[in-house]
Amino acid sequence: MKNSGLIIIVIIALIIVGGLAYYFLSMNSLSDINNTNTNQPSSNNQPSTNTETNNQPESNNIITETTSTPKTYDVEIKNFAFSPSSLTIKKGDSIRWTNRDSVDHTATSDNNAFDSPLLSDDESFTFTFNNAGEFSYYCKPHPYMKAKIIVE
Ligand SMILES: [Cu+2]
Repeated sequence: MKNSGLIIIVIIALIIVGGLAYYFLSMNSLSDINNTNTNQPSSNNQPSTNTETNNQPESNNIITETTSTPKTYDVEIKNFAFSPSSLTIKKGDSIRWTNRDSVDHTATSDNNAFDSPLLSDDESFTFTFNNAGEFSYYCKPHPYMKAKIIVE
């Protein structure tokens, strides 16, 4: 009888503790929901205003940088090769090919985007790339001379 009474008391205590635990857990989850509910609008507003104010000057800066500073890159034609043989540039940048050989060369685009005249020693040809893409080119007298310009 004493043991069964103890067991009943323990069971009741467990039920009470369990009930309290469930009560507090549900309270915590409710307060979590309340927190997320109250945080979401404020956290949504803050980043949105931040990104708006942050992005606008950044994107403006990028646009002004890319439009205001077009660069001219040099490619030398030397020892029957274009150097560098692969060059990545930005839209609006230019390439200036200069022949350093005593033999005449050209810089001729595979897809007719550009085609230099025959360049003799120390002659140059400049082309401005206004379209993005990959431009493979070669030398007309020496078609094995191949290189490419990548425009981003
Ligand atoms: Cu050539």
